[in-house]
This record gives sequence, structure tokens and C-alpha cells, in this order.
Amino acid sequence: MRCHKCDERAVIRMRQHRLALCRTHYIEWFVQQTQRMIEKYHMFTHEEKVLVAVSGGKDSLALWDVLWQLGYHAEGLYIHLGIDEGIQYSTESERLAREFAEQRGLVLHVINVAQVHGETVPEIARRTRRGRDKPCAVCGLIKRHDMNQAALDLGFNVLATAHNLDDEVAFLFGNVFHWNLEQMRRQSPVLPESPGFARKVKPFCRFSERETAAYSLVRGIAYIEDECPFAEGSKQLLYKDLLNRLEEVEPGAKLRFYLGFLEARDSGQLILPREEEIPLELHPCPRCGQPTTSPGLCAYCRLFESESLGTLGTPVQPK
Ligand code: Q46
Ligand code: ZN
Ligand code: ZN
Repeated sequence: MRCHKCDERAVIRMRQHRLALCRTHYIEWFVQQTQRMIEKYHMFTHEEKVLVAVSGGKDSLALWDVLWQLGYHAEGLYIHLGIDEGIQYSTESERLAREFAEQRGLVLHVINVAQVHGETVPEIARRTRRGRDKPCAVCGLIKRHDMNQAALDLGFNVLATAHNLDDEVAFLFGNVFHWNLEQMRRQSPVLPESPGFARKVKPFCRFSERETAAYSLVRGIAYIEDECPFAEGSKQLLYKDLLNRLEEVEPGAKLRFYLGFLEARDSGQLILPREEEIPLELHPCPRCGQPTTSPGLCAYCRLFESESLGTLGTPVQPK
């Protein structure tokens, strides 16, 4: 198979784009497509500082690498969750994130949950009712809170995550399947900043997992290949598997599903509850200061209140 732009051997064939590219042209295409997404959705400009949430995995390191190549002011944020039981998942991913930053002379900010709270995420999850069944619910809450707090504290108004098309489609599929209209209203490549919240952007939302993996591979990025042990058996993985099977017989199905949803919603063909119809009375949490709908402490701060263990409340921030 030959590259469609030159006569070199193609390293990837993307059936949904009817495109095969060699290493050089694939890197060029991937970087240009990212820039197109940043512009199309008005994510950020070269004058803004972008904090990239880095997990040590292929997607987030690829995102940081592309933003660096495009000349954006992008610094990394790694949150050490303390998931080191069995495989050294957190320690190894932090090592890879640090190595990546050092090789490129980039700034990496690190938050260690155990150093901040005296407990790791699995320990916090185990002592909460909801976390015992679903460690990811507690982990997600901690990550969203800490990422937002870090962006605000460090003076970044933009927080970039590397959610890819497979993540977005699986999330959308789950929301449609459970008719979670509120989440469908808020699912977007860019969520504008609001008081107490940094702008959230997803520049990779149209790349498949296969495409981000191929980019990391051809760029020689060393990333953690293991999945988080808590991801095993999750609904998201099940949805991804189902959607991959659909993609096999119908190339481009995932991208069409996602873009069709965004278009239908944003053009008003798909009418979802508007913000005013779901009143969100936000006020600052008395402990951390982040906006919350809870009458007292926010869901995050309640995790560390011994008298209210077991309740998480409703997190305000979207995925
Ligand atoms: S890190 Fe945390 Fe994920 Fe692991 S515990 Fe779940 S949410 S799966 S992206
Ligand atoms: Zn080529
Ligand atoms: Zn709080």
C-alpha cells in the first residue's frame, strides 16, 4: 500500500477518510487536522496558555506533542492517583510523562493525591460507599476538581484533555442509551469558561484511538501501554467494543454518529433541555471555593469529611 501523497510505503490506511499515508505525510496530516479542530471550534489562540491534562498514555502525550509542534504555550499537568497496586500504573505513567517533558524542555506540573490528602485514590474509593462499587466515580471527581483547581491556581484559562473519537462516541452512546439528556447537552469539543471553571477543550475529539496510537508510534513517543486496572469491565470499554464492531462493517460510522449529533444539537434539530430549564444555583464551596450546587461543601470536599462518607452528591463539572 502506497501513500496517497507520495510514493513511499503507507504506514496507515484510514478507511473512513479513504486515505493512506506514509510516516511523513501522516504526521503532517495529523498536526494539520488538530490545528483545524482548534480553529473550527475556537478552542484557543497562540496568545493563551494551555494546560494539558497528561496521563502518560498515548493520547495525552500525543496531544502535548502536537501542541508543542504547533508552537502553542502548552504546559502539562500530571495527577499521581496512587494506582500502584499490582502494576505500578501511576508511578510508571508519571515517569513516562516526566521523561517526555524533559526530552522536549517542557514544563510538567505534578499533583500527588496521596501527598495532598494522605490517601491514594484507591484508598479513598474503598472507604466511600459509591467508590467501593465504582472507583472511577471517585477518581473522576478528584481528577476533574484537581485539574480545574490547578488551571485556576496556575493562571491557565484553558484546560485541554485528549479525549478521542472513541471516548466521545462511547460517552454519547451511553448517554443516548440511558437518555441522559443533561450530559448530552453538555458534551462538546469546547466548553466555555465560566466563573470558577477553566475553558475545557478536546482537540482530538475527531481522531480515532487507532489514529492517535499511530501518531504516537510514528513519532516514537514512549507511553504507558497498560490500561488502568480499574478500567477492566467498565461500560465504556464495552461500548467501545460494540462500536468498533459496528465500525468494522460500516467504516466511518463512529465519526458520522458523533458529528451528526453535534450538528443536530447545535442547529436546533435535536432539542435538549436548555440550561434555564435545569436550574443550577452555583455558589462557591466554603472550603475549596469551586462552584457547587450543594448547599454545603462540594462533592469533592465531602470526600474528605469523615461524617459524610458514602455520599458524593452531584458533581457539577462535566466530563
Ligand atoms: S484512571 Fe481513574 Fe480512569 Fe482508572 S480509576 Fe477509573 S477513572 S479507569 S480514565
Ligand atoms: Zn507520503
Ligand atoms: Zn469544595
